[in-house]
Amino acid sequence: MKTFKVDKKRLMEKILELSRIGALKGGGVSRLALTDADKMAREWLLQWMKALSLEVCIDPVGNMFGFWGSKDLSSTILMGSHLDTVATGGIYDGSLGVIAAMEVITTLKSLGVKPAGNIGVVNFTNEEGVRFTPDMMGSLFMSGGITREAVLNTPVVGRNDLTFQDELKKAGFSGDFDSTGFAPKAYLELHIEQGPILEHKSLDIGVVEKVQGINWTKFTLTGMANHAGTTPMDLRRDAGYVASQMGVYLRKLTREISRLVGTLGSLSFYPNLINVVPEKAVFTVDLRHPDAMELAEAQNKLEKYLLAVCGQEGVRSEQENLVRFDPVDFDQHLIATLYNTATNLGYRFDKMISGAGHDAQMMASICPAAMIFIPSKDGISHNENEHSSPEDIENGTNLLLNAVAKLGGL
Ligand code: HGY
Ligand code: MN
Ligand code: MN
Ligand code: MN
Repeated sequence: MKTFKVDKKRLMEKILELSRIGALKGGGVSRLALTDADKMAREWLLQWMKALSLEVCIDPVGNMFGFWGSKDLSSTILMGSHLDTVATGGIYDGSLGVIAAMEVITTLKSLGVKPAGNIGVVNFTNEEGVRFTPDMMGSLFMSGGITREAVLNTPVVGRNDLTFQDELKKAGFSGDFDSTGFAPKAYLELHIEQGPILEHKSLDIGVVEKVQGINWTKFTLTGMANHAGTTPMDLRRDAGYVASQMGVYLRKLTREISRLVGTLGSLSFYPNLINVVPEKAVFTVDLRHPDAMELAEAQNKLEKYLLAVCGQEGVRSEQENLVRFDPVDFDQHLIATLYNTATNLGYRFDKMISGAGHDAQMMASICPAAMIFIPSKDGISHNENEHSSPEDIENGTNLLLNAVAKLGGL
């Protein structure tokens, strides 16, 4: 079988170029969705898409598409990921998938070969979901999981005076391309693993078979502010105490339910003063599990425990379900194509489940989708020290290139 090779030097130069946009002192990047840094990254990609003579289309929530051929999605093999990052982001999360997709097209064009049908690249808006909830928002919109109005009216987290629509207009990336009209022929995403498994098993590649389910929940607890010195312990209605109990319980729950991961990632007290019993505590829980039933059971146990502790402490609890994404299985034909191609390229690979959420899990609801992982050094991500080696980056991009070539009949 004919194999194609990417230009590693050119690929790494592009990764370096992009890493300068939103660069942080510690070597990472911060490009929160629809901030100026995200806008600059989008403009950087737009220039590159135009230089490759791709047909550029922007949809109503700012998803950016570059088509080689026509913009008929139904005959398009779509590759991509996201350019937005968390506030303490690494330079590979999301960026790798978009750059690798562009490198695939660059390589094929330089060889003068074109796969059958159209080849497309997409940069999805707000994959990270930290500035606007939920995450994977752009791909959720494209796959029909959220309406245009709901996206546009979403407030910036913590700012009810600023909406997604305001920020999208300011960024200048609002378009009228109908991305929800047709599903692509296939969607492939190259991404860093963001965990330790591939490195631990000394593998080059992970062929992702499924993405675990994700629950994001925000809890607002209301007790009563009181004097830290004069209020007897059994007369307190301490919202801070209840919230801290939930952090401890979450760890216990993950020991009870195997493969469950739980994170109490954000917590704030009011009035948050050294000598005042906290009146309010607001915290979020990120729960994930590869099995939908187990995830639901964990969520129920968590809520039941919270109710009991609130009852004992005389604290009221309100809950907002920010995200409920089921586990998703990827397409077996695409997985087989990735297996065969990785074998031909001589890579050490294995199948795996994704711990992180990805745009591919949204796309899987409308078209055959699959993902390729490459190792993350020390399994670190969402951290400025995130790192993947140029060799692993080259391998992952070669696999994406040859899989697309195979799917395109080359
Ligand atoms: O949280 C996630 O897994 C995704 O990267 N936003
Ligand atoms: Mn990502
Ligand atoms: Mn991420
Ligand atoms: Mn992700």
